[in-house]
Amino acid sequence: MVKKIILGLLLLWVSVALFGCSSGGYPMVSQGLQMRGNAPWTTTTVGSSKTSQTVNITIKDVTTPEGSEPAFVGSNGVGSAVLFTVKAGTQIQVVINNQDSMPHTFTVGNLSISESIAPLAVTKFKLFVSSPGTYSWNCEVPCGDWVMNHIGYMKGSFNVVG
Ligand SMILES: [Cu+2]
Repeated sequence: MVKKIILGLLLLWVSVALFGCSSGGYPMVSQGLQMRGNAPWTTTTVGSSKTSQTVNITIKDVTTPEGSEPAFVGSNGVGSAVLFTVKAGTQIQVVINNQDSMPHTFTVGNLSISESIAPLAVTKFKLFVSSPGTYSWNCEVPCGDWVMNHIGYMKGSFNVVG
């Protein structure tokens, strides 16, 4: 009898604990996405180890003339030719939140950089560009005819200013 009461209290406690978690359901789900993203964290260190700027990019489905396709979206918004602007000679932390179920790459031919971006994960890497200029980037994973052929979606540029 005592055991049954203890068991009952235990079950009650467990359900309260579970309910407590699920009541904050949405934040926990998004936190879960972040945590999965820590696994493929990649760090490419070039030059100084100081990070002085952070660039946040999201890869998500956007509306195109050929339907919904994934695209890189930076602070300038969907379809912007310039994904981001950073200062030359500083260590930049790039944080790419890939909300798409496909992998992508952030490839910059002129800098010999090609970062793999895992699906449904946050990938972070460091970027250091010594010379100011406009650099072209693209994704090398076949991820949509329209977005791969239009600037501001799966290819574009970023500015490095002096
Ligand atoms: Cu892609």
